[in-house]
Amino acid sequence: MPFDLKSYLAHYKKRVDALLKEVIEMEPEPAKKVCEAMQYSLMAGGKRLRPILMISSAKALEKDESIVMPAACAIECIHTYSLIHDDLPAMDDDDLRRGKPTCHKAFNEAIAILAGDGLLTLAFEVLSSDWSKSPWDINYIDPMCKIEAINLIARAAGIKGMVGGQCADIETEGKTIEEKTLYYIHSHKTAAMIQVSLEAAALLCNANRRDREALAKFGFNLGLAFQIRDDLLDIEGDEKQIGKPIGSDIKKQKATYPALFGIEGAKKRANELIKDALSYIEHLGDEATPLRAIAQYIIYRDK
Ligand code: GRG
Repeated sequence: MPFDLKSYLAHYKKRVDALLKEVIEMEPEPAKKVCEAMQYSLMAGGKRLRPILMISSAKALEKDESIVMPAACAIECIHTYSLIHDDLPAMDDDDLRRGKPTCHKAFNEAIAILAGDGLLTLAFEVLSSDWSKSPWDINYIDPMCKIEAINLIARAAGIKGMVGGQCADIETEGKTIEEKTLYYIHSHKTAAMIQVSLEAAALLCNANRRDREALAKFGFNLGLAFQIRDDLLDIEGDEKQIGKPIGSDIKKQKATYPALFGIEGAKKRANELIKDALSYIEHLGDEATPLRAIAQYIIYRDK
């Protein structure tokens, strides 16, 4: 029977959503507001792609998916923090995200900044907590692998990853840039967090060096292709599907693959990246079917 990616994504999105719902403990008044804002953005929708990539990596390595669940929740918290801060007036100044008012519109700017800070730090609280205690009940993680995974996630989220890429993105707005600068922006801003979702999952599953490197390379290519598709959706996507207005890159004179290479050139590049990505995990068995299907979906997704 052909693999049903749509049902697979829907099933795991539901599982991740259920865990995320429990991850924020409400503080009493007057600090309750920031928890509400964190909850609002975390539960405002979202494909849960990064957590699902972690789960699919565990499957590809023939490991129990529960091993990566706390880290999958943490990665989604980091991702949501980055979206909240990216939407702020000082950054992209967007009113809509995931089809709903952005955090600073639904609350206010100060609360949105704090909600982002709260989600980023909560991620590391979850990552560094004792997973053998409820609700996780995971007893079989090598502590050194866990520390290395946390270290990799911190690097991918910080100046050597997403924060560095976001800074380069802001600094080059309105300027003509070369391909290598665009590559720096995309690989740091977007690909780093997607790559680390796979590599950290490999570490938590105690993968051998070959599998870990293969998943890391696969993840990096997926991340770049994901960003190229994101750039294309900003030109030819459907606003209702995406949940925010299109055309913002052109309006803000952002450097993108379609701007540099044209729509067809960008599509060709994304296809090449996915072809190479699939070659890195060729040696993995049928258990890697979900990862392969997600890779194909990345370049055809409509939201
Ligand atoms: C503020 C440090 C900091 C970084 C912001 C995430 C980001 C970096 C900017 C958001 C703008 C953008 C278009 C980023 C690249 C692609 C991307 C991350 C899109 C959103 O991810 P999806 O499509 O979103 O997985 P959902 O809503 O499905 O979770």
